[in-house]
Amino acid sequence: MQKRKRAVVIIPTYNEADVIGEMITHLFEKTFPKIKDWDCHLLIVDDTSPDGTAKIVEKHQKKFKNLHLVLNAKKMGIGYAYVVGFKHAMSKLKADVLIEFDADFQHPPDTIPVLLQKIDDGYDYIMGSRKVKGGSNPEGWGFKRVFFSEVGGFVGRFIMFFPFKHFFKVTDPTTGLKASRVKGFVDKLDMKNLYSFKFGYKIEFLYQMLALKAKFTEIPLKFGLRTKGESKISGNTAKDVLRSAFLLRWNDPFIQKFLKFGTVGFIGYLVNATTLWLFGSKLGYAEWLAWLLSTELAIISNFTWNNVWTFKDQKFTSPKDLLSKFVQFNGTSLGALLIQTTVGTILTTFLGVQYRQLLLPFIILFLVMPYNWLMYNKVIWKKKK
Ligand SMILES: Nc1nc2c(ncn2[C@@H]2O[C@H](COP(=O)(O)OP(=O)(O)OP(=O)(O)O)[C@@H](O)[C@H]2O)c(=O)[nH]1
Ligand SMILES: [Mg+2]
Repeated sequence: MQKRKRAVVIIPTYNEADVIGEMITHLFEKTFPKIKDWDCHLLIVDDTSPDGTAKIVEKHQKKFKNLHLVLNAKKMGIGYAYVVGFKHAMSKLKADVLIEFDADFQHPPDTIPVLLQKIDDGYDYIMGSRKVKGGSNPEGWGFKRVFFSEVGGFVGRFIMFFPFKHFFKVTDPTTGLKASRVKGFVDKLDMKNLYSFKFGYKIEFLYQMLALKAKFTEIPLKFGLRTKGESKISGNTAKDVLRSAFLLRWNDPFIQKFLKFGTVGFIGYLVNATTLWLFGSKLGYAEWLAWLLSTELAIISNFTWNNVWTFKDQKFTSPKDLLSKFVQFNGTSLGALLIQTTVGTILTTFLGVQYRQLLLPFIILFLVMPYNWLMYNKVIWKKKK
């Protein structure tokens, strides 16, 4: 017989004594027995809650052998609890799939078999969404909570993913209900350097899982109202989540590279403008010579800074490479010059010269920059296989 795959449901708890016993019993007596193909375990990560949550878990451990408990010495945040839980589930419990779940019955236990079915269907990362058909926010939520959840979720998703496909695909980025495949995904997560060990962890795992190219889908989540125990959501939660979103995007290698590319381009423009003024107005060179020299100096500036900074991972150092690449760079720069001249001339012919200054930034932004970006990445500083 084939060994059954193991799913570990992880519930972080802080002062959940009112609900945890009921949740444990429900999962072991009602939910897990319905799931035939999976060997289901439950792992509680408690931050030594003062209300004695852990005591209740220990009591239930006598009855349910697949119930596990990890204790943190003090309150460390939900993100930290999941990091500890994930590590424990992988190394000690040999989990194939991890499910993130709340203690307070806001996540309906019946979503667990649905999540596992999606794993069986070949998905690597499945999120419960309140925003898809069949999902919803609790009826009893006040305006403030709905506002923070909706706007925070949208802004977070915008910061992290716009304009790429995940902006449209991930409808509920701050959801707490998720299933993740371990092999190739959770086992590759960087869990040490999180920006937040509080609620921000949610979108950091999401970001990393998608960067690992996890096959992603959503299931509907009817998020219930917390009926017992106390909410751990505070005014700082939204701030914490958005801070993580911003830092993730800002430090993304692609974005970093693009920002450097833009900065170098801007420096090139400044070099061009000041030396044009110097040669033309100050030194009185012939007009064509002033343009030629200042443009070439800008090209040299662009080449140098991009080589040592933007594309430092593909940097050229030998004189031979530098020379041949510099000649090539002049070639692609000439291409940019031709694009700008041709399109600029055509457009001003149709629209009138009064639009010249308006057209220039558009041509640079939508034609010259994409062209240069493409040439730098695919030709000049092309990654070696
Ligand atoms: N171990 C641990 N668990 C935590 C911590 N903060 C929250 N949790 C648990 O994480 C889960 C989600 O927290 P909740 O307060 O229910 O957050 P929520 O469901 O988004 O908000 P509510 O609708 O107000 O319940 C619950 O099981 C909490 O007990 C923490 O600092 N440490
Ligand atoms: Mg809750």
